[in-house]
Amino acid sequence: MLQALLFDVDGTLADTERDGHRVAFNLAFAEAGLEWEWSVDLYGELLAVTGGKERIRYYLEHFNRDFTPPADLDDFIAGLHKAKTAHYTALLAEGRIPLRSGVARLLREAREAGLRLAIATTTTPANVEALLTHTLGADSIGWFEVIAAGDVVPAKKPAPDIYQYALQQMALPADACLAFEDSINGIRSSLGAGLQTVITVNDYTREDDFSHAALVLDHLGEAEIPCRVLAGDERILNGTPYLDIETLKRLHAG
Ligand code: XBP
Ligand code: MG
Repeated sequence: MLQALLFDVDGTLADTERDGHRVAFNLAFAEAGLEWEWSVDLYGELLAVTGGKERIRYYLEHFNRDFTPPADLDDFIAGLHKAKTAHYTALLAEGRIPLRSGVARLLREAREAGLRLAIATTTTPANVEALLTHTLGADSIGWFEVIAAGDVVPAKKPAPDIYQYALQQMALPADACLAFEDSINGIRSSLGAGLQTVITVNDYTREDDFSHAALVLDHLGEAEIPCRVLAGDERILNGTPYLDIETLKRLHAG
């Protein structure tokens, strides 16, 4: 029986990457006097690596080898990332990043149906709390039994660690749950933890390989904003133009 829903954050709860994280990285670089500018296209390539600190290192190793790194590169990157997180949470506080279509509705329906909720994300915990607070109110942090985020596990997505950690904290088997993701790194992680996965694509991930997803949608939808099934059997929606709990139960039952 379906007992819990596990949600990715970036790209799934909200479209945070292009106009949120990317902008925050560029603000931190400028603040540090660095002439690094991550364009929308370059950032799309850098998203191959999850984790902001890991992404900065990947950038230096693959896209900016002319930069002479300081003696303690880890500290340098950690300092940049701390500044970036401050800029990102400030952007969220300004209400610049809304939740994606259908997310607030599905969370509300899940709680009304008595389903347990968790988050499994690569991003920094402070970013999750800021997104939830500034979109759903501070109480919404308590809707999630577990907020598994960032460095709480040794290996970030696509490793399964963050989902395995969330399942372990909830003392639930993977087959009692469903995961929601947006990217190839994300679904590799959720499938690696044995979780059936629903995908909502975004501009950066539309072309990713979701061949093992339980269902691929353009978004979760609302009554007045119908979703579109991009892969999987659209009959599962039973004519409802958005993803609801009844559909999730049918999907989970297989
Ligand atoms: C997305 C990520 C994160 C964010 C940036 O995480 O890979 O690294 O891009 O956030 P998910 P940080 O899709 O798992 O939510 O800079 O805090 O890592
Ligand atoms: Mg994501």
